[in-house]
Amino acid sequence: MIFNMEMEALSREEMTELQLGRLKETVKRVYERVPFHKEAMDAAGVKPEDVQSIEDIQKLPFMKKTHLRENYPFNLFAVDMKEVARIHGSSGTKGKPTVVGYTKKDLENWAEIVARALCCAGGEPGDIFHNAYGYGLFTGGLGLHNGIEHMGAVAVPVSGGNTSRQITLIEDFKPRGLAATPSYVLNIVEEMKKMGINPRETSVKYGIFGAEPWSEEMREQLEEALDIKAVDIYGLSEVMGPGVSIECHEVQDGLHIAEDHFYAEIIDPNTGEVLPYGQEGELVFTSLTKEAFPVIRYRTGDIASLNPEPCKCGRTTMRMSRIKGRVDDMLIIRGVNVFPTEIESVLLTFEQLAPQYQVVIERDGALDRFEVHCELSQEYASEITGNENAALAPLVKEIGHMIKNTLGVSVVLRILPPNSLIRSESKAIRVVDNRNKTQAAI
Ligand code: DLL
Repeated sequence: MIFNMEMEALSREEMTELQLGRLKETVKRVYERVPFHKEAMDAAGVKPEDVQSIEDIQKLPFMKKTHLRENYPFNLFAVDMKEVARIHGSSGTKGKPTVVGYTKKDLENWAEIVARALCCAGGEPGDIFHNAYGYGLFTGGLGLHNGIEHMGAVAVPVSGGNTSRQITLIEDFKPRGLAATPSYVLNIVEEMKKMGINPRETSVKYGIFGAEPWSEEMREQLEEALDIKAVDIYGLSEVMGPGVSIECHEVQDGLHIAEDHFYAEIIDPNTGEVLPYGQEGELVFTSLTKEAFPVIRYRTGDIASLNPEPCKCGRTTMRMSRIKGRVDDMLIIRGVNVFPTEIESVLLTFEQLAPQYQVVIERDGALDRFEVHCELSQEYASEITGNENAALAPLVKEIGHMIKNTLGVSVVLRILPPNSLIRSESKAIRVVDNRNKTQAAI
């Protein structure tokens, strides 16, 4: 079902025309109302009237996360506080939270965008929907919630954590839809097995998983484990929250961007140059309808590519690829660039391993040492008899070879006993950087 056929199936020309009109209004508004934008545009020598075609967006200066921090908490708002209806923010795992605001109209638009996303994922009015994204400053819980209600489904606002209770509610309420981070879904599956519940036999038919990078291999494992369709949902608080883009359940090949609300570009993260369709680079968004917190050419730090081809599902909206990772989470291992999701893709092809893993970086003299910590699966561990180290040596060698062959790097691999790594209740911590004893959530 397509929730808003008019907006999700416009021709490219119609979409561009709509976007241009909204872009002009947004640029004018921020220039007049937000000193930060006026100063940035003046410094770049560009005036609102210089934006006459959609390509002219490239004349506008970029916004970055540091600008949000410098203007903390409310200096980038384009409306009076009287008109703001809600505040959200990032979790602040990497510093002060970044604060964003919404007017009533913004919240209505967001609910509509998420309602479209739920239908894109295979949701239908009347569905019971188990929402295990965190409720609070994080946009996941409340963002999805309003969309569930707007679509005509029944929201079960469980939030994250207390996994055994989550499972009891899934057993009792019989939801068709489930939303959570993929790493938390792994945790739920594991807990179900411990409770003697077959995860393939619950009522859940589709999952809306995102808020953190995950691989195609992880999707396959989750779909198999729960016997569901799992789609990738993307978003970030600075741009809106969940729903900026989502895969369709029919094709599962790229995430449909809500293009009438967000204009996407891909740039070279080093030069800022706009890259052609299909080429991988940093994703940049401009909001086209937001009132309280408009963003102009916001550099997300996320790596993806764009595909303008209409989709077989009937939607014509631009699709972005699955996020490979964040620019700042890229590991440079002896000169080779590697994202944790690429390591995940290799690890998950080994059925002897559980799908949990962590990359640990240690300082080894003048060099960095990259260790990959993973876990044996419960089933495989119970089959091992005798000396465990000797039994695991061939497996360690095989995985090491596979990582070297596919990613071009050698890493130190540690296979730990089942249940050794910390389980996630929201966004998983995939990289632990012990060089300066800080942890990064990705
Ligand atoms: O994570 C919003 C969200 C909630 C998205 C629920 C999907 C579902 P933030 O906390 O501001 O917002 O974090 C945004 O998370 O820049 C990406 O780096 C990452 N991210 C979000 N979705 C995906 C995804 C929410 N599907 C940051 N794949 C973004 C990979 C994702 N990374």
